[in-house]
Amino acid sequence: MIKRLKGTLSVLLMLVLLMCSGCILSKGGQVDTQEPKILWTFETEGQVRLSQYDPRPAEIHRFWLAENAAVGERSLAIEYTIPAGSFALLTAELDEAEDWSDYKGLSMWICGSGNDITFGHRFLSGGYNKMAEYWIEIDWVGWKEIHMDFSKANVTGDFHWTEITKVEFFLSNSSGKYPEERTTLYYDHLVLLPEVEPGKVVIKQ
Ligand SMILES: [Ca+2]
Repeated sequence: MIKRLKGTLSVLLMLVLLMCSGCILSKGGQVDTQEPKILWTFETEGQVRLSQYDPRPAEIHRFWLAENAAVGERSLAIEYTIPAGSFALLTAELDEAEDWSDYKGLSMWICGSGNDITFGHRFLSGGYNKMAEYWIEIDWVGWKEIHMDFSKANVTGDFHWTEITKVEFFLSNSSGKYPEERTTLYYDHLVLLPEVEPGKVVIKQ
């Protein structure tokens, strides 16, 4: 009888141990398998609300969803003229503040034509006194996937990745080193990343 009881108890103990290890594994699994989150695909109108700010002499002639895509059928096209010393930007206002603190960066596709512009992303937590900026130089030709590493962004004020209210796409020719002719930039498939790939990270030094 006692032997049988001991046997039953050891089976129960094994079951408890197995269940616990299962819990630990699945908990660890959640962290390991955190998925990238697609923000904007630029496939359909109305997915992202953009407004332009282009103080003269800079000018954003138009922006639209063009049939020139890195992923899917369409991308965001921005046709601009940015003379030396000027800048322009497009602002995407989020419907409600988003928490991006579980992510390490962003992936995006940019189609360059060789020597386009200094291109920045700005992320705001409310006002312009609380923001992170991340700058790159588009010096490649054709579509290229790049990763942005949040830990390398320049942070101003009381900015937090837990509260993203706006994203801005910033075109700058402040250095005066870029051509002034009318140019079209194509931009596609913005994705939040749980991990960035160092080989794909681009940042203006
Ligand atoms: Ca697309």
